[in-house]
Order: sequence, then C-alpha cells, then structure tokens
Amino acid sequence: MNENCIYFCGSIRGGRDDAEIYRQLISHLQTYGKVLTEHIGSTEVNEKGIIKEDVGRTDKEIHDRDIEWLEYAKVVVAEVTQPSLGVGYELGRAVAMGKQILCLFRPSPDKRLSAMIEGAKNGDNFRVVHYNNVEDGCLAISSYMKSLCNV
Ligand code: 6IA
Repeated sequence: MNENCIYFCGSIRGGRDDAEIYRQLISHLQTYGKVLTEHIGSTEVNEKGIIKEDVGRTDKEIHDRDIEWLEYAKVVVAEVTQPSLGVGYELGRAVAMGKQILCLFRPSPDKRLSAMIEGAKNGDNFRVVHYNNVEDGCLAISSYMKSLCNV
C-alpha cells in the first residue's frame, strides 16, 4: 500500500453524464496525492467504456489492473451520484480491504442513494457526504483528507 495513492471511482458504463464533475474532483484530489484512476475524468471515455489507452485491453485485464490499484491505494474517493455496478463493486472490495473511503453524492428529486452505500457509513472509514456542486465536493474532499492526516 502507498500512503500517497488515491483511487477515484466514477461511473463509466453506468453513464458518463458526470464526467466533467469527475475531472474537476480528480484535479482537486491531485493536490493530496497521486490519483491512480485519473482516466475516469477523461472526456475520451464514453459510456461504452472506451478509453484511448485501453483499446485492446480485455475486461479481465481492466478488472485485474483496477483491483491491483485498489489494493495499492490508501484512500478511495467515489462519486456515487450516477449509479454504476462497477463503482458499487469497487466500494465493496475496498471495504473488505479496510480502505478509508469517502463517497460523494449530489441529491436531486429523481435520485436516491442506495441504502447499501448510505447505510455503510462508519465514521472516517466510510464517510458519505451529500453535496451540491463541485466547490462543495472539493471542500468535502479537503475536510476528509485533513481528518485522515490527524488520525
Ligand atoms: O460499471 P462501470 O463501467 O460504470 O464501472 C466504473 C468503475 O469501474 C470505475 O470506477 C473504474 O475504476 C472501473 N472501470 C470500469 N471500466 C473501466 C475501464 N475501461 N478502465 C478502467 N477502469 C474501469 C473500459 C475500457 C475498455 C472497454 C476498452
């Protein structure tokens, strides 16, 4: 595990509507360490999951590389507004690995966060923050990263 590595989770095949928000959150996270999954904010990724540098990789190769990165990271930050099976799976694996996890959710009248994420709240080991815009999301990230430094 590397103290400075952060694993960011965001929807790919679940839908790319929030890609620009991921990009901005990742850019803020980079002030706290190396984001292993920087490509999640890339505008070159569409909902088919096509990333320029990943063309030619099989789904198994993508899965195995992501799990390796997840093991390597100390902190996991997930944007969970756009429901994604992959993000839910990564969060379950991250809990089992004992990672420190921050989930960011933007509430709206047509979206309710899964009880399996909302209900997993457990202090700094699994924090869920509802936020309204990127600025708020960045503040939530700063507050979480600082709380981990004080542990
Ligand atoms: O079910 P989803 O596709 O929405 O899952 C998204 C989550 O799974 C993200 O947090 C990623 O960490 C991981 N993930 C899913 N697909 C990929 C991917 N590309 N590359 C890296 N991580 C991924 C697929 C490209 C391929 C078809 C060429």
